[in-house]
Amino acid sequence: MNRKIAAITGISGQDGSYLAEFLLEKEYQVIGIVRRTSHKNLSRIEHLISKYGSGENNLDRLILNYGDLSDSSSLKKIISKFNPDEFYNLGAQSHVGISFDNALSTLDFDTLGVLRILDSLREIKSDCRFYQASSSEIFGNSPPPQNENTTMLPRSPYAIAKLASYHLTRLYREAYGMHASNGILFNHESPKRGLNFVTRKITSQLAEIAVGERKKITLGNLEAKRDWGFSGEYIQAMWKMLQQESPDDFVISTDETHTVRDFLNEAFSLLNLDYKDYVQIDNQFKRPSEVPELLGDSTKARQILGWEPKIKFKELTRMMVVEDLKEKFKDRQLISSEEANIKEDNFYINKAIKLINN
Ligand code: NAP
Ligand code: F7E
Repeated sequence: MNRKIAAITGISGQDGSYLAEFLLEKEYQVIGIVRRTSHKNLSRIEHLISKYGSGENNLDRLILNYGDLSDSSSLKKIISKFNPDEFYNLGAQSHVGISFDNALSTLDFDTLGVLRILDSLREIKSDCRFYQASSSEIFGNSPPPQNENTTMLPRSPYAIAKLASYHLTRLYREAYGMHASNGILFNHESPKRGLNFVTRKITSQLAEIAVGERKKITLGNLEAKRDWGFSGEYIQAMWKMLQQESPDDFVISTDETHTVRDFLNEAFSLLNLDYKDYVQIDNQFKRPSEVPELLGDSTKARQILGWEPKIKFKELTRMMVVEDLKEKFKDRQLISSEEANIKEDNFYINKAIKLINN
């Protein structure tokens, strides 16, 4: 069987783990590029390693290789060795707030890293299709709704790095005829979201409140508006972009926007709590410059890719609250793993409400 081969940077991250699962289910061979860390950082793909291997055996469909966006030689070696048909560049320093403190490495990974991959592909395998994880952050201060034609006014080192790599991707497409596309994705979340992004910070700390481990959540700006979707659906749009005959750039979003305050209210209300009793503000979580309102217009993706999100704000919030409660109850041995596999969402919500009222 002639399997397609896909390489993924950022496979250990939120989107990379969902994308790898999706491609493996589609019978791809997946080459995961992971950086060396002193602690294991593969918790999001452990289930895939158990099922598909990690490259130790010849028949493994998932092969993990050390590589780093700052190291051209590592990227070149992987491209030469595996000759991928598709290359998904999801690796990045992806935290906007932290990019103000780590501006140089953010630009190194998020801009030069993209250039390193594009240039290696051009030299070695220019017919490989390339996906660049661009971001709605590039719109910055532009008023909503934002689509592919909106002026780009970035407001952070992260956004500037992503805007430069957006243009590099377009340049390699136009100058060298490469099949290189930008997915301009608006915020997307899941139970696998990093703990220091605002949605997961809220749902993970709400679970700690439910079991009595925490009294307060400390946040920054509650008035920022974001268009939040579900990562598990957004990765399907990435794949669809690379299946198009011609490369192009697409906005991917739910086309709805909500404030951080709305998210808090939605999450706390599920447990019959008033978020105002639990939230305190600390300027350390505010940014030197903020993106006030992101609201996508994904008409082009809906029309050309036939992609449409099903999971919207309320369902996403509930999914994240329930999964964090489930994990917390398992950690605290309030339920067994066997029990956790069979219980419905309402069980966790009702159990949390009971714990809070005791
Ligand atoms: P994430 O969970 O933070 O994952 C980032 C991944 O990049 C991790 O696997 C990380 O590896 C890897 N990485 C970081 N620096 C690297 C380096 N120098 N070399 C190799 N790998 C490196 O991010 P995500 O939410 O999945 O987002 C995926 C991509 O989409 C990112 O490029 C992000 O900027 C972009 N994006 C995300 C959103 C969103 O709302 N989630 C929206 C628009 C665009 P470690 O595990 O070793 O840290
Ligand atoms: O912040 C505000 C914060 O860090 C959302 C990344 O995936 O999406 C993400 O970037 C909002 C901001 O995501 C806290 O100021 C308040 O207005 O969850 P976030 P982000 O900055 O929108 C884009 C599209 C990406 O491309 C990025 O990779 O919430 N906020 N209080 C807070 N944010 C955080 N992190 N922590 C707080 O305590």
